[in-house]
Amino acid sequence: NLITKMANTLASSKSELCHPFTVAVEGNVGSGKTTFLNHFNKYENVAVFAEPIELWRDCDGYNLLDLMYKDPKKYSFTFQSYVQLTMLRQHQKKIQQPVKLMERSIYSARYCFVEKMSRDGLMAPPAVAVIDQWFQYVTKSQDTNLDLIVYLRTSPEVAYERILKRNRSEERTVPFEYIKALHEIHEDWLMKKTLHKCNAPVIVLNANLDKSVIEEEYQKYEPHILNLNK
Ligand code: DGT
Repeated sequence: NLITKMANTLASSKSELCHPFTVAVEGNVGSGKTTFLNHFNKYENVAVFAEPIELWRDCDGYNLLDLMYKDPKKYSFTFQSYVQLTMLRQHQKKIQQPVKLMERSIYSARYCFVEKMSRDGLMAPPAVAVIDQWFQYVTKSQDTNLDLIVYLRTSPEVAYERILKRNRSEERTVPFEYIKALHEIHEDWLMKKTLHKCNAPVIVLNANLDKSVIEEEYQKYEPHILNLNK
């Protein structure tokens, strides 16, 4: 019995090493993912991965994020191909800590952003099919599994206000309708669960709260996010 117990303990710590408890923080543009990540940066047992937006701004000298917003019909496919690659790399990064916290995932890239571009006719059906074939192949053959999704739920109005306030140069042309539609897509994916499969459990935080009080909201869910309830 003791031997079985020891073997089980060894097996579970081995699987923790191979696959840490992996959490993706998701939510609309401007929902406060960066603030959320900063809060968890202070914990030694958590490896935090911010979104690779700097890579999107400089792919061999090309600012793909900017090109995508300026000429979406021409550059959506290019941009999403690179987002998918850089997200895969985030999923694959090996860490020593038991918890991995990622800003977004390969799933929101496919289920929210490609979805939106496809609906708007910014990505032609053959381009969506190619992205999707890569997505299916990669998510089946690589460990991109999530153990938990933290949904930072905002109203589209609050998210939009924050985008205007931060004034990121590439985002200057983003209309409110885009943020509203992205909100609905996140809702369908993570709340109603009517859009695509969502295998990981989802916890929902009220991300409309102001920065000054949101720490309390984070703390409420911390044991779950840090996997301390095992
Ligand atoms: P935060 O801290 O919640 O305000 O997070 P943001 O807004 O810095 O991060 P995110 O991921 O919501 O947006 C990054 C920018 O990239 C934003 O302008 C939307 C754009 N974008 C377009 N397609 C994609 C995609 O497939 N994935 C991600 N993450 N961003 C995309």
